[in-house]
Amino acid sequence: MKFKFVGMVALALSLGMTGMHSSAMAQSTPSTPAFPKNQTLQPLATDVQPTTNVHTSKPAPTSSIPLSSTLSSARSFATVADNTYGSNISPDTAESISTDTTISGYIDQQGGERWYYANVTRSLKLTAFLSAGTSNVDYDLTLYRLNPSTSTLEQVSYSAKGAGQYELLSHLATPGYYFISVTSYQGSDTTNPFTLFTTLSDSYDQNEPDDNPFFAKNRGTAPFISQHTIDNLLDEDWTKITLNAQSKVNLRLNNPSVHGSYVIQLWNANLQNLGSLTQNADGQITLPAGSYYIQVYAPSTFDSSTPYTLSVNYQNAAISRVAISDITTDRGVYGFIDYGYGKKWRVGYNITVKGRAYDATGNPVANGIVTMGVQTRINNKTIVANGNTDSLGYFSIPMEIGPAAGQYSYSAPVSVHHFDIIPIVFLSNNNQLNADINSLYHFAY
Ligand SMILES: [Ca+2]
Ligand SMILES: [Ca+2]
Ligand SMILES: [Ca+2]
Repeated sequence: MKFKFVGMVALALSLGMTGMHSSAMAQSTPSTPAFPKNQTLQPLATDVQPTTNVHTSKPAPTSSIPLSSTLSSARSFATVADNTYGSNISPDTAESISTDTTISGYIDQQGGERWYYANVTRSLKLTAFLSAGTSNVDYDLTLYRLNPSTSTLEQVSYSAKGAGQYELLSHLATPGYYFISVTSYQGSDTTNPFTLFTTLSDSYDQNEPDDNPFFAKNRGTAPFISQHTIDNLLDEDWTKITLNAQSKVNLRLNNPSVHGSYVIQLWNANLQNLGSLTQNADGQITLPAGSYYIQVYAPSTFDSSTPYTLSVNYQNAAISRVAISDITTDRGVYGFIDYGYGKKWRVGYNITVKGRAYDATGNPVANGIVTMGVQTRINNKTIVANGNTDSLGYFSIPMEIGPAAGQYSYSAPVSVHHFDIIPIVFLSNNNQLNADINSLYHFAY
């Protein structure tokens, strides 16, 4: 059951059904120890408190580091051998690493450092991932590019989350030498090694680099629709949004790929998790004023050639009522007619319900989500679909409801029409809405 069926409890109740549940969105896949991505999906939080005491993030790493000796060639820093606890404790003793190779290392004291470097020969996206060995140490990751003309390392990216979290950064690299430091901000561990992994991507989306909250694309307060790709299994796309006042936030990640599967994780400004949303599902969450981060990643499979679309918009009022203006249908039965049980829309198998959503004071509600449920007589089948209201509050929701049983009949001038009277309900945010229709004539034959 996908998140879009969040209204199923209320819907089932309003249709007089029992035995259904709505909380089955959590799923898990085997975790990969080296790349401990968040595999647990929690539904979006229902009650989010304002974020107080926003974590004063660590100071950004030093922007440039002069090397102790002038480098005339790569050879002058390519001679350091690996050992168990590492002698690579400064840029001048950095250890050479290859991409797509897992490196293990230890830091034996708080504040300690380990240094690595790699030669990038083409313009590519460079990704670096750091997993600390245990959750009670806080190691951070910084990427520098060597400026050979000044023999200085220029900081180009970093990732400095809190204890127990992996670090991930990316950079659009040009040919040259790149240095990576693993630094202990807090604690050390000589028993459980940290793991460092780097990889290169030939193609990537135009929002890169955006692999962590420090380099998130800042979308400010405006709604947006953006296209991205997940270009490697480690790729994460982070977006920062800001609300000036409490708002309902609508989230959706459309992924047409059959090869990749993605999720959203939502974070507050202190990087506390506010829940997750699977791909191709509508999510809505009410958030207090503040800044938030949207993280998209691939728990297990990705497709670098098929973009996904992230859309975020804001609803400033709750939907209270819908007015239905038209229901189009197949099978040539279109019409708002009276079969003897009052005027109702007559429908066939495939319908599109058009209407407008209003708040309690009668104003149209933009960017809202309307959930529509219909129950047909054959097998008491319940069908649920969602639609978004546009900037003027209008929505259009297609639904395939299938055949009717024909429990009722009506003698028309030249033939007898068989039909069912079936319920239709509208919900928003789990609340049933006032509506100007509550049933349909479902045409059978
Ligand atoms: Ca850290
Ligand atoms: Ca990406
Ligand atoms: Ca990214």
